[in-house]
Amino acid sequence: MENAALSLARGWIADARQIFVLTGAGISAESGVPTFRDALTGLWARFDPEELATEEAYRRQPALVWQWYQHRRELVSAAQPNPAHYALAALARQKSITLVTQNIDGLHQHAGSEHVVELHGNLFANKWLDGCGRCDTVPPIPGDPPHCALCGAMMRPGVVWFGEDLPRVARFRADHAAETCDLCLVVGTSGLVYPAAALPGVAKEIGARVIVVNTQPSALDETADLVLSAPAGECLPMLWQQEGA
Ligand code: BJW
Repeated sequence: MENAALSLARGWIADARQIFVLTGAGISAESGVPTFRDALTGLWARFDPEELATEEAYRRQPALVWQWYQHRRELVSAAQPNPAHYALAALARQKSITLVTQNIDGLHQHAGSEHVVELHGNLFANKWLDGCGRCDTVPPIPGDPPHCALCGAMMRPGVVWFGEDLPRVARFRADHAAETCDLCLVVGTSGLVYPAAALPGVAKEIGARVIVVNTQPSALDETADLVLSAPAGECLPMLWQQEGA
């Protein structure tokens, strides 16, 4: 990472009045959480994550998909936020920001960020697939996955799978943030999944500057005014004042 690029980014961030931050799985990589497209290690290595993260896959192989999410719940439960998560929590105490994440791991909140917009749900939430409306009134029957004791519906993770709509309020807040910012900071996302991947382009169209932080080239590099090729946990703490530093 060049000093000139770092200085430029620092100046833009200092001057910005409304910052829209979009994060992806890369920001949690230094916490030991595998990125989405690297999520299948060890026993899971032979599966394609894009094929497991669908309702179709869940209906076809509920035990397999449920166990994949249980495995990831255990992994994330043992993870701690890293300096990039803490840096964003510190930024919110200095500037007006909206933090929008595609991540489902809750690590921004653990680092102290408030009002985080979770576009793709949360790994630790559950909901019902074809529930009867009264599923939550009785204890579920344990299993892989648990079932409703009244109607037999399957419990499913409260995340957004491919082909599903994003949570309405989260989508609205993310759109609003992109449409009203003067700086967009994109951290650790491949920029392959829509509608999240379209948001930096919206910000760019209304005249905002776009900074991308990523260890690898991403689909959003073309939209960016500045690309910082570095690990988020090293780069973000250098971009603004950290409390106690
Ligand atoms: C580091 C680093 C370090 C590593 N520091 N960086 C328009 C065009 C084409 C298709 C569509 C479209 N609109 C909608 C679609 C369909 C679909 C889609 O986008 N498909 C694409 C694959 C083409 N989208 C949807 O279905 C969405 N629903 C929707 O739009 O509904 C209406 C509709 C439906 C169908 C058609 C049209 C309209 C829903 C998307 C839901 C995504 N859900 C997932 C799974 C969540 C649950 C789970 O995790 O199991 O969300 S998919 C997965 O991708 C996950 C992530 O949040 C998301 C983004 O991934 P992310 O965060 O970018 O991770 P990676 O792994 O891809 O990248 C990590 C990056 O970090 C890399 O770049 C590394 O280099 C970097 N990195 N270490 C900094 N230390």
